Amino acid sequence: MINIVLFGPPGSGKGTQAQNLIQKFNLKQISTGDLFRFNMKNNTELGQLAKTYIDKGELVPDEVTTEMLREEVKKGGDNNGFIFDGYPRTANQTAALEQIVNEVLKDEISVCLSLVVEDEVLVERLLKRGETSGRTDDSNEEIIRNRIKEYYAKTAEVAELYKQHGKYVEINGVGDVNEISEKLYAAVEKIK
Ligand code: B4P
Repeated sequence: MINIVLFGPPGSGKGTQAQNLIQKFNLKQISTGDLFRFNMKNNTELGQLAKTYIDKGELVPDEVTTEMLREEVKKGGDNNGFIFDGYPRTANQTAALEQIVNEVLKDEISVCLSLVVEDEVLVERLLKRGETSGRTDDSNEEIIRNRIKEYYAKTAEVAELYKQHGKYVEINGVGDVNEISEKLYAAVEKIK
């Protein structure tokens, strides 16, 4: 099994690259952002709660996010492994993911692939997406900058944890989407 954590700041291309990686290696993508958006669209209790955080550019609390993720992993799938897209985003979530993968999949995280993109490019990409996506968290620069601030305050330390375990690989996330995918494929081939 290959279990990939796809990591990076908001707008670094996690969702974009996950699409190519799942095809290439027959993996199942679990995107916590997509799960929240599904719940918000269907106006579930979880969606209503998540919206109060997402609309401000804040992280949804760990307990809620981790429970949602655990249920999704339990569903399993006929695939060669998983891509965790947008999870973990805190140190607590990192420990929780290790535990869930151990318990539910009897496996471990293979690698953390980290997309590196400078802040101004992130802002530009997300504002551009906001013109058409209808996503409230992409709708104005203040919210986008708060998401980036949250990333440095709470999420960046996740990289250190994977570094300590020798499972961290950085990839330049600026440039042609397919060329970035090729670099990610090469990193996955190395750990297969
Ligand atoms: P997410 O849905 O995870 O989204 P994201 O950070 O906005 O984006 P991503 O990196 O996937 O970028 P994308 O490929 O779409 O999170 C949304 C919110 O949900 C969070 O802010 C948080 O509130 C909440 N949440 C989610 N997970 C959570 C967790 N674990 N804990 C707590 N809260 C959580 O790319 C962005 C744009 O760039 C796209 O328009 C794309 O087309 C473009 N792009 C991508 N690659 C490009 C390239 N190479 N060149 C040019 N443009 C590119």
